[in-house]
Amino acid sequence: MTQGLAIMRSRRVASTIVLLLTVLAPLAAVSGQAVERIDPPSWWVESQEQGLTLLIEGSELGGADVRVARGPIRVGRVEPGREGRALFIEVTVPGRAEVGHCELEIVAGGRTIRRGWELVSKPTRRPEPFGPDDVIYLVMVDRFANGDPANDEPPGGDRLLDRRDTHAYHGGDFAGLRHRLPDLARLGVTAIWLTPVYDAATNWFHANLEGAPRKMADFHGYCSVDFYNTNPRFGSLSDYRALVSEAHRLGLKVIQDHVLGHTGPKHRWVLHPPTDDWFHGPVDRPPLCNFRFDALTDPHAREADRRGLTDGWFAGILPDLNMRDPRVSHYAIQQSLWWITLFEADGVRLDTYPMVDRAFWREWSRRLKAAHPEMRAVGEAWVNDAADLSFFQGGRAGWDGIDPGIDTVFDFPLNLAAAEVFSGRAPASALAQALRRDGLYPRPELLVTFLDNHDTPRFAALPGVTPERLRLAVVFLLTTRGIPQITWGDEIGLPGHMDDRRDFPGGFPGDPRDAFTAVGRAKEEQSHFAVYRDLLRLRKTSPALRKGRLTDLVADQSVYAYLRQGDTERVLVALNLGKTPAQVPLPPEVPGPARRLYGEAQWVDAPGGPHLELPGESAAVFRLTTDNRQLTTDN
Ligand SMILES: [Ca+2]
Ligand SMILES: [Ca+2]
Repeated sequence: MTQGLAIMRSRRVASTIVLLLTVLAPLAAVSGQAVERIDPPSWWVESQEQGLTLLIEGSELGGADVRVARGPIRVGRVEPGREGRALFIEVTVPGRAEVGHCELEIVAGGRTIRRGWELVSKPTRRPEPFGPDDVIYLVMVDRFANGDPANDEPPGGDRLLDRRDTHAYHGGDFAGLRHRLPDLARLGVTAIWLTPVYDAATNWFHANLEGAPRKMADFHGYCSVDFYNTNPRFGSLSDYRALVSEAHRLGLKVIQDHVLGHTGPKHRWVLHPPTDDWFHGPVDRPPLCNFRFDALTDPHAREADRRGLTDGWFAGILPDLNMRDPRVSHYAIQQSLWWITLFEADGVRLDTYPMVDRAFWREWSRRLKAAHPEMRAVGEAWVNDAADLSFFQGGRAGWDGIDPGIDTVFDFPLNLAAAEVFSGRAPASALAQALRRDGLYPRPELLVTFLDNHDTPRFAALPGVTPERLRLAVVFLLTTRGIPQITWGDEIGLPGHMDDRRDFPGGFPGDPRDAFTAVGRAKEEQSHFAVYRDLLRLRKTSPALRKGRLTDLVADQSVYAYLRQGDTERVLVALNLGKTPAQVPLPPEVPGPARRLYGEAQWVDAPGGPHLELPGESAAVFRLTTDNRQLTTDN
C-alpha cells in the first residue's frame, strides 16, 4: 500500500488530473458504410506470426464480407465488432508472398469499399540485446532538442507549444535528437530509450492542479491516440526510421517505449470501443487503479484487490485495456511486433507493467521472443521493496504459476536507497543493505539502475544532494552492478522534477548557451559532465566494472567500498560520503599493489595490510594488479 501511496504522491500531477469528458473531440459523424482505418496498416513477408488479425474500423460494417482484391494475402475468419463499427479479420501471409501493395474489398449493405494495405520487406538487422555492458540514456523527445521548428505547430493548430509552460510542448523532435546522437556516443552511452513516439498530437486535456484548472499536453507520449503512427510534432515514421538507422550506425542500441495497457483519454476507442469489453469499464464511470502491487505479489490477497490494480484506470483518466479479451491482447502484441520489427528495436521499455495481467505478459514474451530471440524488455514496476519487485522479473514462475518472461525491471529499491544515502538521510551502508537483497532476483545483474527518470524528481534537485554528493552518486551508479540508466541532462546536473521536465540547454533554437559543448557548460555542470565522461570511459575499458561479481568490503556510516571481480580483472571502488578524510582498512583478500584509475585517494601498503586514504566527499577506483590465476580459484 505504501508503494501505491508513494506512486500517487510522486505522480501527484497525474493523480490530480480531472478529465473533462466534455473536451473530448467528437469524432466526425459518419453516415453510411465507411472504412476509417485498418490496424496494423502493414505487415512483412516471411512473417512466422500465426493468426495475424486486422482490425478494420469504420461504420455500418455489420455483416460485411471481406475479400482480397489484390495481393497474395488470404483472408480467413471475419468477426464483427461492436455496433457495426469494427471488423476483426484473420489474414494469412503465405510463405512465398512478395512485397507489394494489397487491396481489400469490404462489402456491406450493397456497397463495396476498397482499401489499400501494404506487404513490406522484413528488415534483416537482428536486435542487439541490452545488458550490463550497456549504459542507457533516456530522452524525452519533446524536451531534448528541436531540429525542425517547422513541425512545432502542425497544421490544424492546437497551439500547444509554449516553452515557458512545463505542461505544453516545447518543440523537441526526432531530427533534433538525431543531430545530437554523436554527442551521446562521445559521452559514452551505448543505448537510447525514447519516451513513446505514438501520435498524440490532438491530445489535450485539462488538469486540475491544486484547484487551478489548466491545460496539459501529451508531450510525454503516454496518452496515445494512434498506436500505428508517430506524433507529427516529433516527425514522421520515416523521420523516426532515419533516427533509428543513425543510432545504429553510431553503435547505439534503441529501446522503444511501448504503452500496451491503456490508451490516451482522447483515443477514438473511448467513444467507439471495437467490442463491448474492450476497456475495463464502464467508460463513463471507470474503475480507479488502486496501485496495490502487493496484491499481485501476495498469494493471500483478495482477488478484488488484484483486479483493482490490473483493471483500474490510472488516476481514473487513462482508459484501461482489457487484456483478458483475446482480441485486445492480440492487438497489443501485434502492435509491439510491428514497431520492434519494422523500426528495428533492440529492446523495449514496458510502461505500467504491473497494471497489466501477468498472463498477458507471458504470452507477449513468448511471441515477441519467438520473432526476436535477442530482444530484451524492461518493465516499469514502481515497487520499492525488493521482495515485491523481484516477483516481476521474468525467468521463473511466481506463486501464481506464471513466468511473465519480462527480462528485467528498473531497480526502484536501489534508487530509493541511493536517494536516502546521497541526500544524507541514511548511512553509506544503506547501499550495501539494499544490494544485500539481490538473492531475491532471478537475474540481479540485469536490473536497470538509475538516479532519476522522467517520473521522478531529478537527483540533483533532492534536498540534501549537494553537487559533491551528486558526483559520488554518479560514481556509485556507474560502478555498481546492473545496467545504468541516465536521464537526459543528468550529465550536467540538470535540475527539475516530474512536473518540470526541463529542456536540454542548447537543444533549442535561440537558447542562450549550448551545454552540449564544454564552452557552453557552467563550471559545476562541467564538473558533473567530467565524472560521467570519465566513469563511462572507465566502464568501457573495464569488464569487471560492467559484469564483475560484486563483493562488499566496507560499509559503515560514511564509507562504502566494494570489489567488482571479473575473470581477468579486479576493481575496487570506494566512496567516502563524510566531509573529513577517511582511512579505510582493506581486508586480506585485497592485496596490493593497485593502480588508481579514478579519484584522488592514496593506496597505502602498510605492514598490517593495505589501506586507503580517502579525502572527504570523494570516490576512488583502483585496479588490483593481482595474479590473474588467483581470480579463478578464489571464487
Ligand atoms: Ca520541432
Ligand atoms: Ca490495466
